[in-house]
Amino acid sequence: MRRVVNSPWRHIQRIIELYARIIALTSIAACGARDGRPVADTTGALVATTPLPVDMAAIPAGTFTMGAGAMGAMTMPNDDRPHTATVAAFVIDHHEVTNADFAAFVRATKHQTTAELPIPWETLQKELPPGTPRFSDDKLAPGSLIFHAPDHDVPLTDELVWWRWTKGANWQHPTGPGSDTVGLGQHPVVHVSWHDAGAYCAWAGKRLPTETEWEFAARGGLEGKTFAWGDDSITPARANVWQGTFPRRNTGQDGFVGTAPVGSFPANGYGLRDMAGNVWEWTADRFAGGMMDPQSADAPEERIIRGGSFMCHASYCTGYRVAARMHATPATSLMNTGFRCAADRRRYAVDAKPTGP
Ligand SMILES: [Ca+2]
Repeated sequence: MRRVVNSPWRHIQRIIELYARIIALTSIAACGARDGRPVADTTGALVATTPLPVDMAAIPAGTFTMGAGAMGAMTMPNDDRPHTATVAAFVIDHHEVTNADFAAFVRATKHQTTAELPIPWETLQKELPPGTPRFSDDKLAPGSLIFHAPDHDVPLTDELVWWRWTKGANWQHPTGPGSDTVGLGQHPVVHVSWHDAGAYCAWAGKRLPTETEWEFAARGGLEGKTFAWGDDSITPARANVWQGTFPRRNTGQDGFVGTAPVGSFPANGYGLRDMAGNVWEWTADRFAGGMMDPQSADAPEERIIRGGSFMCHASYCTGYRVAARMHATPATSLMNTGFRCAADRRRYAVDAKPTGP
């Protein structure tokens, strides 16, 4: 995946973005934080009372070299040059948010994801030439982007060859109508937009990690390494990525041709799973690079995603490097993109007995 925003669906994606923003903000406002609000102790100081959940890791504050050095063939166009970055102490989920996690959120909030919402014509028509006849409801039907392996070798320059807009695809129907998440409760939720991810984290009393936090966490305490485990080459035992010939054939040598249950691969130095591969993960930060000038009125707002996915193969995408960056409009939803949440460390009584399942 490179620039989904270049697809013929770009206009529609942008409209969804506008609409979904309203939905997401409404959802966040209605739900708010559930717990863990600091309370004043007898001296008036604010004290966090919520123990750190067992499925989150406490990450120390730190200063580190963020970004990628020269890595030859592994370099990707969006790589940031090495620079010094600093993070305050924070906490972050051990693993990507799962279908079971997301189902609990939907049950509690009735949240509808961007991919489940029809495209509002009143908004879409503002993007079209005056007098454009109203699209049929069929063309405005909800959907998402599904990967389809071509049956012949294709050039790696046009992702539309393997991404297909599919009506009825969403987190509950990850490979399109007729599919479901039965047996996939511990797989990462996919087909969630940046707005959906933010709404979930807010409901959980958390937030999306910043890009800097994400990379610092992915490095797992190592300095200047290419991968979450160090500089040794990626192998099928290390992460859920693509083996075989991309995009035609995934041999599944690592055990999975699609998503894997979270935590199927070894943790990094901070106890975090799947910081390389499985699904790309939304971060809070806006992307300020790429082919379009972000100051341009036509430049779509985009958000940074990190970590690569089960679709990453070195012939096309080394997104599983700790410094690799990708981006998409906030309303984009894809079969290989999910998220995890973070929070300020001060929200939790980190030294208290952990809670949770
Ligand atoms: Ca991941």
